[in-house]
Amino acid sequence: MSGNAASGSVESAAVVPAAAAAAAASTAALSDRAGPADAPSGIVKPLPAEWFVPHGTNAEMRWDALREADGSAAVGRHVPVERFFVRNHTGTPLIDPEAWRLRLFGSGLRGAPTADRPVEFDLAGLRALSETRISAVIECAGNGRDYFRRQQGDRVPGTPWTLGGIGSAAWCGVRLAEVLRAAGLTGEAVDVLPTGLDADYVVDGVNHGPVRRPLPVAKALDDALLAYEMNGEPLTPDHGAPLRLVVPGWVGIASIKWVGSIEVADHPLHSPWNTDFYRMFGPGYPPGGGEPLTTQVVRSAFELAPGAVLEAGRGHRLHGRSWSGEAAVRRVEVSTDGGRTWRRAALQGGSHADDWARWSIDWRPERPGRYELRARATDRRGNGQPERAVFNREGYLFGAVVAHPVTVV
Ligand SMILES: Nc1nc2c(c(=O)[nH]1)N[C@H]1C(S)=C(S)[C@@H](COP(=O)(O)O)O[C@H]1N2
Ligand SMILES: [Mo]
Repeated sequence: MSGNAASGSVESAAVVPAAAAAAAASTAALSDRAGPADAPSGIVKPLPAEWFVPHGTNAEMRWDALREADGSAAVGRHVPVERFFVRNHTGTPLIDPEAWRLRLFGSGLRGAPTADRPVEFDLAGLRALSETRISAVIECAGNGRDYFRRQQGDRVPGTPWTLGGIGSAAWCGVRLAEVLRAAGLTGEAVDVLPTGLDADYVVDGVNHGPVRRPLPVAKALDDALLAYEMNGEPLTPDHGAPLRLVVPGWVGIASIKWVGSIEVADHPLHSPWNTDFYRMFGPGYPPGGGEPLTTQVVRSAFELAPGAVLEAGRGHRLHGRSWSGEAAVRRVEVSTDGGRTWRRAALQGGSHADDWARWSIDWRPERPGRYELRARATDRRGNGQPERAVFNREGYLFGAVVAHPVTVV
């Protein structure tokens, strides 16, 4: 009890919901925009329409924004922070990095520190540990969800992402393993539970508490990173400042932003994010639901607007990216005739596990008309992209080949 009260008072000093800050800064702009069709997103950074598709509290990256009008690359391997997609359950909090502390507690640490007497690190303390850099995508489990509806006629609730619920960045921080060991990890630890400092997630009158999802200790010790930098700069508010988790290969919800505390337990932990959300329910799954989601499926996207217009009778270089949660991408094939014939795309700059592979292929459409482009990838473990994704009630992990319409004139 006293622990909750103590951490509550510290948090209220350190955390300001960004929406409140934005309202104070720009009441006029907000009242102009207020209204059911255009409610404030709770996202701090600007969301220009040429870069993002807004979905409530989330913002999807536009794939066509990865190319300039002349076809040159606008975005390299890593998506610039200002163009990176945002997935927020509520709104971006503004956290004072000076007042902020990471608190670790629980039965899986030596001496079993309690929540009101945790092991604490400030940012300087974390930066004093070994600095580690990785390149990894973060991708929402619901990325591609709208294709359940568009291609398969399935009805699924939730954010209607096309394929822009993903981004790759260079992350810098300290391995979660090192922080856990510094905090006194024991051999008995089973699960760790990072908790975000964003507001409680309330839906349909049910308060699910702050966003938090247990992570098995094996993955925590393998390659999870506590990141304080993204693309060489301190994290920005929307992407988890001052500290976020990056869990390579796994569904984005594992990569908890604005981490305030980590419980380390010698027994399995539960939160709505591994019991009710981010599991598969539906006819193809066990009655109680599938296991909590871990690795991502294979997906591919073109750096083109849906319905892009291309000129007939001349050569075009089509660009795209493919990725997999389990292994590096080995092969990408493209069809420009609705899936009848496939050609091998050229991979550029190599392919790495945890990151996307960039590719291109040349196409010279002779006749005007409507075409459907398709891309499908295979990873080094042999995972590929099926014609159809198995339905699940929440529309997670749509990994089937996506038909991309273009018009040739
Ligand atoms: N605390 C907290 N962490 C969070 C979330 C959130 O709403 N709150 N959203 C998760 C989800 S579902 C995804 S897909 C990623 C998105 O990361 P990004 O917004 O930096 O792109 O953050 C994850 N971490
Ligand atoms: Mo997500």
